[in-house]
Amino acid sequence: MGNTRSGALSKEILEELKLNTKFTETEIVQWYENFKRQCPTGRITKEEFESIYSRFFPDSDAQTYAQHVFRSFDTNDDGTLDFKEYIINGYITKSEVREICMANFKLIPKDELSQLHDDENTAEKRADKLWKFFDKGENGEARHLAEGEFIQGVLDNEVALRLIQYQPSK
Ligand SMILES: [Ca+2]
Repeated sequence: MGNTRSGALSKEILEELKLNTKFTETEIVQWYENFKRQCPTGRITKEEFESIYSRFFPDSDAQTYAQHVFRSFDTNDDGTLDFKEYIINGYITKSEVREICMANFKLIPKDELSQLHDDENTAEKRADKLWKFFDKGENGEARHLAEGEFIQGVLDNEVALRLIQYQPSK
């Protein structure tokens, strides 16, 4: 309590997250470290969330979505998402990943489409490729991804980021 400089995840929260998510302790701890790197305060404000989100859904209304997310996930209603709120609440499915890829795919000009790699030349293929970065399913069963893990994972992985972010080549 009150130890604002503590960088480690408390044992209590760790146990709770292990119970409430499918993540292993190692995954949670590693994710928490990434989270702290991105959000040194340990909290994401609505503005930060909006700016992250608008990179993923360039077509969408990030502000409206952020409002929706905060209404649903900010369980203690303090206007920020802490690690627990962030990791527990938002799950993303493969079909949502596909939607992200489709929204982004539309931005690629026609004359660039022909230059895309074989495994990246449709929104569907891009979604498959992207999903594979995260799918650790042992029995080939696709798992749900926490939305925060997805966002973090993509931001940490240039190849993944390229699949959902159109960068004009000139
Ligand atoms: Ca909160």
